[in-house]
Amino acid sequence: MLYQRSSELFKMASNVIPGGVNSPVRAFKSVGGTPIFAKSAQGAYIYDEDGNRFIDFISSWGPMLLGHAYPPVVEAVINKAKMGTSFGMPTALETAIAEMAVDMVPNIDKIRFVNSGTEACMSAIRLARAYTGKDKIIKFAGCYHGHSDAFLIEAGSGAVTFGSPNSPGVTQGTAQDTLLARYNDIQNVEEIISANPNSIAAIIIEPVAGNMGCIPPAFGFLQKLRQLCDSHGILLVFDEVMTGFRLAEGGAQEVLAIRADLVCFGKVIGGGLPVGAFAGRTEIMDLLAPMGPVYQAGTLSGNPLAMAAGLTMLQSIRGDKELFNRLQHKAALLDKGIGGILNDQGFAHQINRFGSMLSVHFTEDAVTDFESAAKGNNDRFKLFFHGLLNRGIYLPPSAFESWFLNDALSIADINFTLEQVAAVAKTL
Ligand code: KE4
Repeated sequence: MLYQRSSELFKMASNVIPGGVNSPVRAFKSVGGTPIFAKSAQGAYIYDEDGNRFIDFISSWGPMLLGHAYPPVVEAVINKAKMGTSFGMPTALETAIAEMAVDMVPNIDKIRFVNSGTEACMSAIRLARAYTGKDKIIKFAGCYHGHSDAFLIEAGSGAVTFGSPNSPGVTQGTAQDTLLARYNDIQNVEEIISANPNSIAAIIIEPVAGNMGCIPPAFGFLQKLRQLCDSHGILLVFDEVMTGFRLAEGGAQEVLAIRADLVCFGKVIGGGLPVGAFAGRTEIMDLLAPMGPVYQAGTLSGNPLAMAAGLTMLQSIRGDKELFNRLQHKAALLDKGIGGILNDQGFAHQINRFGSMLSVHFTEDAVTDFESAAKGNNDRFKLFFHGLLNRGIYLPPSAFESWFLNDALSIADINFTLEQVAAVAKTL
């Protein structure tokens, strides 16, 4: 594979955009090398500026559930654009997608649309604090809820993991209200709640984690989390920016049969355009301005083009159980195929999978939380990533990301991918 044009474009971009990218993970820092510049995409394939074609296992980090340039979505956006691109006024379209989402997702009465998953999670936490009258939140190490200050926190020195900023610019004042727990460790959550009586507004979690690779919840973990929240007047916030409308039309709440108090969405709900959302029962959601005192706003919230893309996306997946079965089947083929190849080569590895999300970890031990995910052999992952990239297979450029399958992937694409994995495995 030649990447000449991407290299030129990266140099040009780096002169005017910090790090040459508008989102850090795209810069290949974790795997090295020069980021690939996309020119176009269609179905399961991405075409770069050098004319290379890749089978895409990122799906734009989740949104492209039905494949790139899905014709009904493209048509909906084109037709809507001809009628005006933004009004700053309510539209019937926003009501239509809100009604659709409320119908598809369990346990939500109302939904507020924003422009990103970050905005959705940030706003949900503000709402939870207002509803409970409490300040602190618990998040889990390795879970990512966007880049608002309250979430850019790492384990602090405190006996019960008081937060400390993991980014300059985040104040200690902010960090002190974010407590960090270990994913899948309910005892740790109990300790933190006991150490912070009557002060925790919410526990926010990725019900199936996708930001430390894919890490499913341990059996019973979420049920116990629900019980703890009920016992201590804490709101359970599911960050379904990745899992929403991907694991099933009702997302993780449907698949795992767990009731969250607030649910955050992004990615698929926008069909590839900038959309986030947060939702819950009326008594909580009606605290939001202009109904209630909790302020939240956005110039482009409910943007007609984004709503047209999102509504078409939801209409396309609604009631289609076969879609989710197909996605699950393809993920299982990859899981078993890659596992067999790496076993044959004698490489210690773990493959985590849930629905159409999966990740490959080069490590002996089960990957159940951030600490175990961090034990992966990143040098081997880099070779795996670049070996496949050079053979036309585009994986997430980090061992701490989940793969996202789309419905445009054919069985032939899966088989071709496994052939390339077999060839690369001999070089690791
Ligand atoms: P955005 O602000 O990027 O739309 O959503 C933030 C977010 C919130 N919650 C979860 C569970 C997420 O995975 C994300 C964003 N995911 C990353 C991928 N790990 C987006 C890719 C990127 O940052 O460029």
